[in-house]
Amino acid sequence: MHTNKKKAERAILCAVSLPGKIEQTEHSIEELAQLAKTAGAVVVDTVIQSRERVHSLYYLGTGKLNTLQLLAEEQEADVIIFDDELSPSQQKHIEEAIPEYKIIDRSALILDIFTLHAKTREAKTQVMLAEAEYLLPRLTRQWTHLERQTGGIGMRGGPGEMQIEIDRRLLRDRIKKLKQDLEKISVQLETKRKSRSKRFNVALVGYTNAGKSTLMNYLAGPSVAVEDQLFKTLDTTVRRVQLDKTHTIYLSDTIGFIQKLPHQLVASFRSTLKEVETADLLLKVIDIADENFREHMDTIDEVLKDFDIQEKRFIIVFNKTDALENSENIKYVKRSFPDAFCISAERGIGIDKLVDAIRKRIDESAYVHSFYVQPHEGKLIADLHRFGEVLESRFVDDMILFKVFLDVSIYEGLKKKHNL
Ligand SMILES: Nc1nc2c(ncn2[C@@H]2O[C@H](COP(=O)(O)OP(=O)(O)OP(=O)(O)O)[C@@H](O)[C@H]2O)c(=O)[nH]1
Ligand SMILES: [Mg+2]
Repeated sequence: MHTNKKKAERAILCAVSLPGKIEQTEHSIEELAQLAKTAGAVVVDTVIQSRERVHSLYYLGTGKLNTLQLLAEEQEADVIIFDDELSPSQQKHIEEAIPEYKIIDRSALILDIFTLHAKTREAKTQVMLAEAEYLLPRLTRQWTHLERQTGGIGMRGGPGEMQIEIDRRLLRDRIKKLKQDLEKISVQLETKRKSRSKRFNVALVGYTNAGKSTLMNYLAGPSVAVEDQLFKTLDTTVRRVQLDKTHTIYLSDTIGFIQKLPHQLVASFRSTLKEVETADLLLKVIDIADENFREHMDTIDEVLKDFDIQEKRFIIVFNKTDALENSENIKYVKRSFPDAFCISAERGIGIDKLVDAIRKRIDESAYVHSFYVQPHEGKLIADLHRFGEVLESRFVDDMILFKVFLDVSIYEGLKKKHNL
């Protein structure tokens, strides 16, 4: 059978396990395998070496590096993927020691998946910037050479699209240009965001593949791609969701997190993640059916630490309860996180209660103001509708009581304008 599809690259995964960390390393390698699969490679073998510390030049010990080389030969591998970010010097030394194989690290693999999944100009620019920043200290003759010879995973975005003879100066110019482009994009995003500020903004955050987009689609109607793939969503999608007659929110779905997320990516996705920073409420979505869900929670907190977010603005949502084989995890999280919600976004289980909680948060938020208005105060009534979201209006004796969701600054402005 003839097919134009390129043969999948054969990958060997490789990690160092530090003392007492074997379980963590195994989880991390499993995740690396999923990343490799998402990037289109086939994992043919795995090498884990226990060491006191990572070798400063070769990452692995030199003996193990030889074993790795033999294994790669035997398995007819194309690429070796290291589970940590290699320093530029480690990268160079390993490439020199085993020049037959393409050497990439976890960061390059993640960057590659981002390149594959980036759809909009925003996401593409952000990925290109992260990739250029990642490449800058690694730009050696070796890399560009290697790229020309092999291509494929881990190198799709970077220098392939640029020139092979690219030098650091060109790359720096490119970084400068990309930063300027991003600056313009964030101004546009900011304008859009401002236009939503009169409503309650809710953002979904969580580990990649936790089911954020599935929950978004359940609440807002199908609009976002859902797949059993890591980093399916890279662009922020914002949808208006009418929870009931009087409560409307803007719900945003954005990129997921992962452990050892390359710092260049977090930096360049800053404007996308602004949605998280400015949200009135965050829904932390966690895949409870994943045995590593506790670590996932830690990773989310770790990434969010860089943002100015207060703890009270969270609701924890444990998703995929339908996929649990026993109820042990549910019992555990109910004890440890009594305010959390257990749902299945795919089956629509438990979501009513979650929506109730969101409604309650809106009503309790600092932005809901009550106004008693005389029926003839037409201008004030018009302003309340124009600048805020009227949650409730009803007669109380001969006055009308309005409950309105209003930004604090607008509230102050209206008070002055109408002598309230
Ligand atoms: N069993 C089960 N699977 C679910 C549930 N919610 C989502 N999934 C599946 O989990 C996978 C990932 O779902 P997504 O909604 O794409 O996850 P995400 O958090 O948006 O992932 P990224 O965009 O890649 O960060 C898909 O295969 C979904 O069908 C659920 O409640 N139960
Ligand atoms: Mg998604």
